[in-house]
Amino acid sequence: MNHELRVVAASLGLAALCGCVQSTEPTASAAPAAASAAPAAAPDPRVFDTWVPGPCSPNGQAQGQCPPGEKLRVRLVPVAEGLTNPRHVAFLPNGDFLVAELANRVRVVRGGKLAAQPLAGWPPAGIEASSLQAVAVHPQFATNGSVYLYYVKSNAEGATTLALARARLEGDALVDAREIFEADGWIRGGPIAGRAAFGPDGNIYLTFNDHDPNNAIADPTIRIFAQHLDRDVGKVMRVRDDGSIPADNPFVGKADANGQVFTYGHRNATDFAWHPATGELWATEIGPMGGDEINILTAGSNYGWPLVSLGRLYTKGQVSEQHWYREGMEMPFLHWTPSISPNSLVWYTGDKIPQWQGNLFVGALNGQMLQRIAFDQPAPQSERRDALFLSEGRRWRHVVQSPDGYLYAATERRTLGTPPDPNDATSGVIYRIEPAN
Ligand SMILES: [Ca+2]
Repeated sequence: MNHELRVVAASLGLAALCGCVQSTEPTASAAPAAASAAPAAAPDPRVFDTWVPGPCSPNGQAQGQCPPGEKLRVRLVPVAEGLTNPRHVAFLPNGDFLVAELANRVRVVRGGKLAAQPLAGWPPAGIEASSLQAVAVHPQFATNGSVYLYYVKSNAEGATTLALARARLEGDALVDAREIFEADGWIRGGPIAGRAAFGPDGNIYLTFNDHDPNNAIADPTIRIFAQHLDRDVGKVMRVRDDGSIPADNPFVGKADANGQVFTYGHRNATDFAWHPATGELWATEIGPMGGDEINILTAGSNYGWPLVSLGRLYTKGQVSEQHWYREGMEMPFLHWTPSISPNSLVWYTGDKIPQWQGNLFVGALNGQMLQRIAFDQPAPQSERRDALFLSEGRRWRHVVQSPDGYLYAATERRTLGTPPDPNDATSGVIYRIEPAN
C-alpha cells in the first residue's frame, strides 16, 4: 500500500461483504508537500484518496469492458479552528460566513479568517437564550442585512423551548435583535435541539426534536406529543421571515392544531436540503437505537414517531405494538441501522469537484464521517454510500455549500470517557473540501 495515501472512501457495505476495498489506516501519515492553492490554506492540509466508480462499475471494480472508476484526491482545509461546539454555518453573499456556537456566540469568518471576537449584540437584554442552535441569513441579505437566530429558551421553572429571533448585521454587531417566534414546546428536562433554514419559497423551516426526558426508558408519555398537532415538539415548522404563519400551512384553521406545523411525527429532524432538480424537501432525522432516516417532507404528512420506527428504544424494546408500518404514516426514503446520527445533509451542485455533482452529503455525529450518497448508479446497485474522513474522528455537525461551490463542514471531537477530554471543548473546526489532484 502506498503510505502517502490514506484511503478512506470505502463503500462500507461492499467492503464488509467482499473485502474488496482497502481499509482505513488510522495513523496520520505525512500529507504531500504541495500547498493548497486557496488563499486561506492552513499549514496542515489533510489529503485523502476517495473513489468515484465508473458508469457501469457499481461495486467499484472493473467488470467486463467497463471502466473501473476514478481515484479522486481531496483535501480537508481547516478554515477556522478552536471553535467551541460549532452548530451551524451560514454564508453571506460575499463568501464570508457566520458560525453559531452552542454557548450563544455568533462567530464570523471574513476573507477566510476567523474574527477573534464573537459578534456583539447576542443575546441582547430581554431575550432569554440559553443556547444557540442555528443561524440563518435572509435571501435578500444584500438589501436588508437580516440574520436569524434559532435558540433554546429557558424559564424560571427550568423548562425549555425553542425560539427564533431576527437581527440586522452591522459591522461586527447584531443590532435590533428581536424574538419573532416562540415554539409551543415548553417541557422540563430532556434533550432539546433544532435547526433553521430558509426554503426556496422564502419561508423559514424549523425543526424541533421530541424533547423527551424519558428517551432512555419505555414511557411514551412525552414523546407521543410528536403526534399531537397542538404541540411543536417532534415537528418541522414553517414561518414567514417576520415570524408569522403562512396562510397555506397545512393545519392553518384546523381545530386543536398549531398553524406553524408543517410535518409531524419526527423524533429529531436535524437538517434540510431542497433537491436541486425536483425541489423536494429532504430532511435527515436521528432515530433511537437504529432507524436513522432521510425523509422527503410534504406538507401535512406524518412521519411516524413514536409509533413507527425502524429502530428500537434504548431499552431494546420496540417503539410500539405496531412499529413496522402504519397506514397514513410515511416511511423514510433512506435509513441507517446501526445508527450514524445524520445531523446534516446537502446536495453538491458546485463546480469545484465535478465528480461529486448531484451527490448528497450527510454529516454524521456518532458515525464520525461525511457520507457521500450517489443515486442513479447502474443496476444492480442504484445507490452508493461512501464513508469519507473516518480517520479524522470527528462529529460532522453541519455541511453546507458555499456561494462559490465548495463544501464546508462544521465539525468537532468528542472523546469517550470520564471525565471528558478538556481539549474537546475547543476542538471545533470548519473545513473546506478542495480537490487535490
Ligand atoms: Ca419516521
